[in-house]
Amino acid sequence: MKAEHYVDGVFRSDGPVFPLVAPVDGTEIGAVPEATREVVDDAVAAARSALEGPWGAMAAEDRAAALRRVADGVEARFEEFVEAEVADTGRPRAFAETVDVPRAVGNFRAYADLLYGRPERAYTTRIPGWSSGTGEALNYTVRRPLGVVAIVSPWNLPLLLSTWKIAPALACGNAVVAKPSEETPSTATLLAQVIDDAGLPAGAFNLVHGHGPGAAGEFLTGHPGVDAIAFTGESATGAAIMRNAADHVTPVSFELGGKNPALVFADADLDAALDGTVRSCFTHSGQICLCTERVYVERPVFDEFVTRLGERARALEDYGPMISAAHRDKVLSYYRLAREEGATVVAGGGAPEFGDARDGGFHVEPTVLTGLPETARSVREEIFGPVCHVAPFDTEDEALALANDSPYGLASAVWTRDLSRAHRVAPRVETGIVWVNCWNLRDLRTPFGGVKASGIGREGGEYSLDFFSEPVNVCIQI
Ligand code: NAD
Ligand code: 6OD
Repeated sequence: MKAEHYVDGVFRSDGPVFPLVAPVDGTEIGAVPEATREVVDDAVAAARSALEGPWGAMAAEDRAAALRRVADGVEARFEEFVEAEVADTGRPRAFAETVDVPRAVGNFRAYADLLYGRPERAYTTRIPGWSSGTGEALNYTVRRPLGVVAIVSPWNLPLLLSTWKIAPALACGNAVVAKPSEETPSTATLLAQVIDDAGLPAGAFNLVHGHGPGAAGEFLTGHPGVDAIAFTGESATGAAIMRNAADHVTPVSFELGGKNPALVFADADLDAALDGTVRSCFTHSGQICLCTERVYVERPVFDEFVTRLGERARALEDYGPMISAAHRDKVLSYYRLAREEGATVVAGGGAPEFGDARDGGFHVEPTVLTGLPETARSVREEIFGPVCHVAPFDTEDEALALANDSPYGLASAVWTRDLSRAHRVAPRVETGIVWVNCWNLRDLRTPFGGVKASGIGREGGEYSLDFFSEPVNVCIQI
């Protein structure tokens, strides 16, 4: 798959190139152009022109129709998208078939529905009123797009997470410059082809490839022509982007890192809690921002839970690799650190040997740890691999204190059969998303995002429409 920039309705691949490496076996599978400052400038200028041209003038229902054509176009090339996502990420094919590509289609349809189905809520509210002392006035509010929006996305769910922002940004009438992760450029290139075929006006959607610091990501997020930034990635990167954007006071929406807790109470359906925790710790080899890395289990069921979780982790076979050699090395360094910090390794703890081509790839073993103090770095820092630490607790208050003692606050899971406890505990967990007796059950209209170092703002449904448009009040003296 040949990655290309898409700027002002034209595909181009100028700039130096870097190799694309398959994480599953370490082979080189392509070359990616690195966007220079000039390419980024061109993309931002094209986006600005689109806003001043046919894209800016397009009616909301026509934008909704365009989003539906994009959804249809992705569906029509379903297999190509699946192949590209599997090649770039090394994830099991079934995941791309059931999550990545259908969700990308869903993102475009959901925002077309929201926009076209309920334009009165998305776009205008009228409030008759009066201003004190100066007579009666009519106030009404219109929503207008922010302008040129930079969308910077990570490698872990490349198509899903970029379209999660691109679809609502376009729905609201913004022009987009997207920069996917340098590790996973392929589905973004396919998406640009689909958008081109769908007939969006030139410049409404632009794509630039390349790295982050000192490169395309930094050029884009510090660009004076960018009116807003929607970013998903590491918290430290979010902080760097904020510093870079500060000179222009560019608004940001941030979905950042996590160190997500799960609380398993002794009254839980233990089989369901185990199934859910295996999914939440090891899906996509732990490379989902919502994955659990800290499990707290009420003491009466702690030993049984740890034993069974360890067995389940050891039994996992069809798991994908880390995204890169560098990320594999980072995860393995945390496995070593955990040992040095005094962990008991219940399962995994190293790199597997398959005896086939996968040994050239970047796999690490699903790993279960116990015995660490809460102050250990491997309990506090995001590892972003297939690993969890399991610790016991005795009371509900203690469980909450342990869960909340983290710089992060993205997602959590609570496992209990006690309805009152569920309602008591869930609102007290300091995360943006709390799942009760489930994990990663997603309705696209619900607010999505984190507290503390896990993000700024919420996306999803009308929360995304709120970020990607600006309310403007018009006050008329009567
Ligand atoms: P990352 O922060 O390294 O990179 C994300 C994107 O930012 C990439 O496109 C990268 O090129 C770009 N980038 C890097 N440095 C930049 C800079 N200085 N300026 C501008 N752009 C820059 O993240 P990653 O390794 O790709 O993804 C994994 C991380 O993302 C984890 O921390 C994970 O928790 C987080 N994540 C969070 C969510 C969420 O919804 N909260 C979702 C997915 C991933
Ligand atoms: O499902 C989603 O909408 C979403 N934003 C998932 C994020 C996963 C993080 O890796």
